[in-house]
Amino acid sequence: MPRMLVTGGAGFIGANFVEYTVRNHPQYDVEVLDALTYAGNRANLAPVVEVVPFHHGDVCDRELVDRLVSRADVVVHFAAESHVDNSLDDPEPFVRSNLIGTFTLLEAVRRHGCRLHHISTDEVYGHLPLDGPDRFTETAPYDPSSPYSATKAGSDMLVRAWVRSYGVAATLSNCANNYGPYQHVEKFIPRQITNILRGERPKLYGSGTNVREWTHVDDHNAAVHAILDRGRLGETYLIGSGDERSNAELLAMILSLLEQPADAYDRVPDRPGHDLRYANDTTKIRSELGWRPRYDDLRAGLAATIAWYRSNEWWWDAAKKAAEARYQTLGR
Ligand code: NAD
Ligand code: TDX
Repeated sequence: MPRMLVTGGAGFIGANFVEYTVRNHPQYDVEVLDALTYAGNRANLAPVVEVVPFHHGDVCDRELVDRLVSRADVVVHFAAESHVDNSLDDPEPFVRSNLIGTFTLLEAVRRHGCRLHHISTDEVYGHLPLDGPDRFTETAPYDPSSPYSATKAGSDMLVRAWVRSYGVAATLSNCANNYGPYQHVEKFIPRQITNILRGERPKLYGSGTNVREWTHVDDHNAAVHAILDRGRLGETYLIGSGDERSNAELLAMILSLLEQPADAYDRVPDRPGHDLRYANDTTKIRSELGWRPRYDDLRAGLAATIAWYRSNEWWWDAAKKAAEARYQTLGR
């Protein structure tokens, strides 16, 4: 059985990936490495706790990473600091985990000749004008706006350089915004849902006209498996649903699904450097690897996500208090 190490497997996308892999790709023997930062939670792995060994540790820990990579055939690297607002407030952990962490992993992968898939974001390409047909492609120039996206861009560059200089067997993917169960309550969709469930008003940054391309986490993870199975080494693949929505439009959908008046939200000061629009051209992964998003009804996907947060208040209650305390200090 190929042995797969998943870094960041106790976070939102990583935990969904581990469960998806156990369910749909049982040929893999999966292990998780995760530092359990404020964003990681072992409860996210409860469905697979019997079959997935968990290693509590830091992706910057050279000896630990070397030991785990030495016995892996493939590494899927999700571990990162992931929230733009936090990066604006305190960039240091982003530089450490996203850059030093990826470097540490790459060196272990180089020593042990292991296959790597690096998970990244469309935010590395900067942003697009609000109106217009443009989309990011795999050859778009890097132009990150925030400390978060700058460190993700740097991590992508490290992976690309290790491919070219050392022949490391790696692929990369840059996905659009994800949603689904287990997403941390600091992020847009869970923040608004849990605000409403707690009787508080959602918070919309600035004009609300900024556009994101909302992609279900299982579609992202299916795409990662398509790349692991059939992707060309050294290549980058963009992933995204094609379903673009302004934040105001998405919030209107959440309010209506939760039977709230359309104006029952607060406008709060905008995020500094707020990227206007992200949109990915996914022609390459569709035509080369035959991947297609299966979640093509955002309203239905949101309804299922709302049902998950409604049923799992025990999971988000403590994190919610901490996240809102942080937002209060940021004035958002
Ligand atoms: P998340 O914040 O929910 O989870 C990140 C996980 O990484 C947590 O479990 C955390 O404990 C772990 N981690 C952080 N620093 C670590 C370290 N130094 N060592 C070991 N573990 C560490 O993030 P997410 O939304 O699941 O994102 C996962 C990956 O996907 C990230 O690389 C992110 O850049 C990328 N991505 C996210 C989105 C999105 O919409 N959420 C979209 C595209 C790409
Ligand atoms: O309360 C809010 N109100 C609001 O209007 C929050 C938390 C966000 N927003 C806006 C900012 C963005 O335009 O909603 C949009 C989405 O915000 P986030 O959920 O913070 O996501 P974003 O900044 O787009 O980044 C996400 O997608 C790309 C992930 O957090 C990244 O990890 C990923 O790389």
